[in-house]
Amino acid sequence: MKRLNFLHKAQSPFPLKEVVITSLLVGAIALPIAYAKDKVVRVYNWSDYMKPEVLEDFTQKTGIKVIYDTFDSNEMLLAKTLAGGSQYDIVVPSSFTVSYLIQAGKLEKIDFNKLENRDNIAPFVNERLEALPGVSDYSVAYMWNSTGFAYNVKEVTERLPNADTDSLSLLFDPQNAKALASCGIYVLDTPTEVMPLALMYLGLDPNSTKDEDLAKVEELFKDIRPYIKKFHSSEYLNAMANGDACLAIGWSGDFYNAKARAKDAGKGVDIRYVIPKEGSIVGFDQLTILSSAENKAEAYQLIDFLIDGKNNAEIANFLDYSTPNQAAYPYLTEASRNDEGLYPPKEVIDRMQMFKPQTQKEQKKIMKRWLNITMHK
Ligand code: N2P
Repeated sequence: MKRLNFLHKAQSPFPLKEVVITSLLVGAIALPIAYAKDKVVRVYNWSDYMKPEVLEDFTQKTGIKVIYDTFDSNEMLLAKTLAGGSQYDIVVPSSFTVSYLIQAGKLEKIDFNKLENRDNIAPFVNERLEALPGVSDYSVAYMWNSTGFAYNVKEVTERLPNADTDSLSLLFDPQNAKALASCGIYVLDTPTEVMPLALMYLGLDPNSTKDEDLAKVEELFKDIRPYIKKFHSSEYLNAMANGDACLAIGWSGDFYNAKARAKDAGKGVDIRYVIPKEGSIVGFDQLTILSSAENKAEAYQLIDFLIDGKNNAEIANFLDYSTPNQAAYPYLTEASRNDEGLYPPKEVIDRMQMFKPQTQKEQKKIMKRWLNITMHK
């Protein structure tokens, strides 16, 4: 399936909200129908985060059907998972959300003996995850990203020929935002990614939860709020690809995916992703198994399949996402492996900040600020 085919879909490569990747081959030893119970695994993953053919291949090889559903923010994943009764086996939270799920007792501790490909994760990932106690015991890295912004080179240069295009001032300077409003500004609809960027732009601690700092962020948004077309955490991908947005705050890999879709569409949309000079957030999306999972054996099989070097590279190449899987590196396209937006030098990654888990009180406080920012146009 080509990326281009996805262009007209709302947000996910899957035409229906829930898709069953059916088994084509059930395996060499077929059980009589009466005794055969379909093996399944239920997955809840980010939108635009899978190559469907890789799941089909899994089903062909194992006879396990994959029931697949998507979300586009950690908040959405948390709401669904904490409520209980979600019936998913595998969910894919970002690392700080893994901490929340561990605290809530929702995750199965990973038995790494069940994963043949357990050594495939690059050492720098585990080093960074050490900052979050327990996360490496309860999850396995799938993909990673930086949070920054991307712009449509032609539209932005036309409107702001002298702007500093490496700076978050492209968004946060009201003069710039005003000039770009006519070609479309999108911002992720999640405080955990956007607040840290705003705090860094103001020269403050990206993890600050101090009232006075949060008030400054709210103030910062007040002047640019009228120029923001949409707060949304997945639509920006296609909006950038088809020219409906010219500036967006989002995840690195999504912009590379957008770039590739734009290229497939052949309308001359040129997108540049920027790791802002004021600072960036590094995020790891982690495969986890819910303690309530009914299909744990199948979940282990799928996780092992997804972190196999070749399979993982196939997904990373398809999406143009950064993989944390060192066994996948040899299979990556040269263009993506050599792109410093996707694979920045280690010293750049080292400087990136990680979002730290917050207390519930802090989460509420930040969400309140976020609603003030996003609701008041
Ligand atoms: C996939 C978005 C996943 C990024 N479209 C979240 N870290």
